[in-house]
Amino acid sequence: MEIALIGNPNTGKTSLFNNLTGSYEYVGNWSGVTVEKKVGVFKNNIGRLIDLPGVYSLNPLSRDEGVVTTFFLEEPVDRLLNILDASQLERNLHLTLQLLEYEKPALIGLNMVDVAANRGIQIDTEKLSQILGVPVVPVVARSGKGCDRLIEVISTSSSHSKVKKHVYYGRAVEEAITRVSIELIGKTDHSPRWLALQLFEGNEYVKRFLSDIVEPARLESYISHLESLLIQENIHVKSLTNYIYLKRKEVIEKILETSVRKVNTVVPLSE
Ligand code: GDP
Ligand code: K
Ligand code: MG
Repeated sequence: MEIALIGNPNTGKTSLFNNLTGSYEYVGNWSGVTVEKKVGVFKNNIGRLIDLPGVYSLNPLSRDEGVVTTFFLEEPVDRLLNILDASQLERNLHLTLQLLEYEKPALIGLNMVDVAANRGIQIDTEKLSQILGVPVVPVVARSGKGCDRLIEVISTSSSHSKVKKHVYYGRAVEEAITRVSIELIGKTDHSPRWLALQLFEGNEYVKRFLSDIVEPARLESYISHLESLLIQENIHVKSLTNYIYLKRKEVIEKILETSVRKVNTVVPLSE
């Protein structure tokens, strides 16, 4: 079993990697960039863990970040382990929603729960897991707390998201996704919804991938069709990238409303 470890920068990926793996199978660089690639063997031998560079989105801003998208497009992976910083959930969940759109089995390691607790952030992990449709395991990667439980969940659950669509992007975008999906029938094993959304967001890596299986002029026509649909609906957007970002943000705000509570930690309230 191959599991990819993915998360925003500084969420504790390296700490978690070291806690979950016993030995390295490979340490080197990702091809084309000077970013370290590490592959480790899980302590209980359930499979291999691949450490991906930290990113905020699957739509890369640099060649280093492009490593992640290339990996998603080219390497078969059985499962995604998405590490989140529990004290920065709002920012972290943008990547999570994109990962769920990729439609591979995923689970979440909710890291830095100690930091969150100190800041009075109470996360209902059951609720979060229910909304996202994947297992959520709280951990403290620095100390190793929760890591045994995480390995147990990785080895036992199937972790295919039970929720089909996490974000509804509005009629125009949904219609455009359908058009691209129909075009892609029988041409790729990747999630058509994920490919379409990344295309609309301006992901150059995905665009290049799609250009090999769909005539580039047709790809452009799907994008311009979507832009004209939005104008017809009187939706004026800065860019498709921004529009899609804002739709995800709305959903994230709702997720946080139902699964996170902020309590005062500075002065304990007395009855
Ligand atoms: P990466 O950049 O995602 O690989 O994150 P690192 O593993 O390098 O961690 C970034 C920093 O956060 C380091 O100083 C870690 O010691 C610290 N850290 C990682 N996990 C935790 C945690 O669960 N709690 C706390 N308090 N600190 C953590
Ligand atoms: K770091
Ligand atoms: Mg690291």
